[in-house]
Amino acid sequence: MNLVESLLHALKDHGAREIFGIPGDFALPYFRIIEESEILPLYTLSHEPGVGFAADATARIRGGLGVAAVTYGAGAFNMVNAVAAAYAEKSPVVVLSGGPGKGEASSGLLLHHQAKTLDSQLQIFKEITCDQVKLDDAARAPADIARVLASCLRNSEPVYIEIPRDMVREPCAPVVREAPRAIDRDALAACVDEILGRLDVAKRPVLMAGVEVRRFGLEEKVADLSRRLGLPVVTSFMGRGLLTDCDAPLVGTYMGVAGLPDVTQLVESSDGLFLLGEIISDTNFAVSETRIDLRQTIQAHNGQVTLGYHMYANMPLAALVDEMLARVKGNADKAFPVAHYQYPKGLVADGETIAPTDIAKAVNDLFAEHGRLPIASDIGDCLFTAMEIEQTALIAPGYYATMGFGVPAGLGLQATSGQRPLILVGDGAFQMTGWELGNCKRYGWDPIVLLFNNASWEMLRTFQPESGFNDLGHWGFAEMAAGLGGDGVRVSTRAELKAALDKAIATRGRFQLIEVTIPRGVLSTTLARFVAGVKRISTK
Ligand code: TPP
Repeated sequence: MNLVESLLHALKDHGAREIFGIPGDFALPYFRIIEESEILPLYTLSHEPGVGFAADATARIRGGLGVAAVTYGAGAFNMVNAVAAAYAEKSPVVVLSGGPGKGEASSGLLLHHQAKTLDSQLQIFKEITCDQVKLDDAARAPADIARVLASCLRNSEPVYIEIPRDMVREPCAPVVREAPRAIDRDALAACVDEILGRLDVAKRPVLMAGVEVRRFGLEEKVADLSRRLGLPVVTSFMGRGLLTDCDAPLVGTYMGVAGLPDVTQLVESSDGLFLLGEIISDTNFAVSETRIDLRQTIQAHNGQVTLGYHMYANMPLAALVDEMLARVKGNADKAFPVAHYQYPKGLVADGETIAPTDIAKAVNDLFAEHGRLPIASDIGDCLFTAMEIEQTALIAPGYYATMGFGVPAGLGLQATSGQRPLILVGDGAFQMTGWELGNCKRYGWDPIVLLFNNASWEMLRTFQPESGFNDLGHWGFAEMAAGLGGDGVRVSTRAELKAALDKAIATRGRFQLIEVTIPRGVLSTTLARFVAGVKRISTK
């Protein structure tokens, strides 16, 4: 076995199912082995941000590793934002980068694609990955690969592996998986005692589930735990889509001033808020109507548990949930009654112009008739509109908030799960990475894309309406679809929207782009509530 084959087998053994990538001369040797060995399928895209987002999406939707393969310098640097997003939102992406050969480093010449020093790239990726290795020693490589992949899964954060181009065919031993780290059972028991004690005395305990619950494959267990404890469950904005297929007392998504008043009241009046696997960020908490005192919460995330001023280190989320389940037997009397929220439905298919909330209605009608689709959403009003769509699997950059995620993430979703995705994207974000749709034809992907075209960076306009630079031109996206190998249609009325969605769901094998014309300044109900709420609390 050579070094790259050993690496590919290890990736597969750690849960990777495919590789997204774009080669370059520093990467050609290892890409050749990826293709010829057929250990993992390779999907090439057009621009490295798309590669990073698609790989990230595979990890988010399936659990396990996502793999993004690029070339040195121009390729890897082009993917920094996508890897930063994965780091911020705890997605285990393995970055593979080709690199200068060991011999080239001593040539005395600057190498093309070199930014400053030959290791500038490694240094930059150190900031946005939790472990790194340059595979410049074939004897050490198996242990190094095992360590890095274990770090990736344990932390649910990206890692960086650089492959010097003259190393790829070096003979190499297979990678042996690292044994899981030992857990201090006494500390775990004390920690669970304290959590259960706090929940027991709370009059209004609430469990808020965050993305780590999904990253560590704990959705069913957390649903079971919440049932046994009789705890109502909410997700954060970032955690939207979690637990949708589990039998959990799921009340809704906490969005503070932007959310449903019942959910906001439940969370903000809780005297036992249990934040499980949550990202404690401004998008999740700075929008509170009533300030949440985080010191009063129980927090379990990033491998540690904090209760007030107590902190338990080395508490992996999975071990914590297992230990809680082992202790809590369940009490049917405690079952929390969940009032099911009625999402907007029943689009009136008339000649009126389309508002974002009409899109939510149309999608809810579609789901009612044909079943739910998983959603990949970009940032923008499309993501606020997604909060008005029936709970379904959702991947979106709800915290890091990078534009450009939606389309490539949808492709990653379909590649890894085989499910047809619904992609929600604004015109500004589509201008960044929408062209990746041109790759659908080669791979047989057929997402349905709802492009919210308000000819505007509308999210920005809402906060600074006086600026003219947020106006965008009207690009003919619908017409471009045919050239990219899909079907495109522009809709401007609610009747046209319904007809287009009906046709899209019935047409398989080609991507379906529905360019929805939305008048500038028309917001979804949720974004309008968010803007009004933020203005209200900022003038308090
Ligand atoms: N660049 C990136 C990569 N990400 C960002 N979040 C921004 C810039 C800043 N930004 C946030 S929202 C936004 C911009 C430029 C406008 C989004 O426009 P669009 O995708 O059309 O959605 P809309 O706001 O109109 O709903």
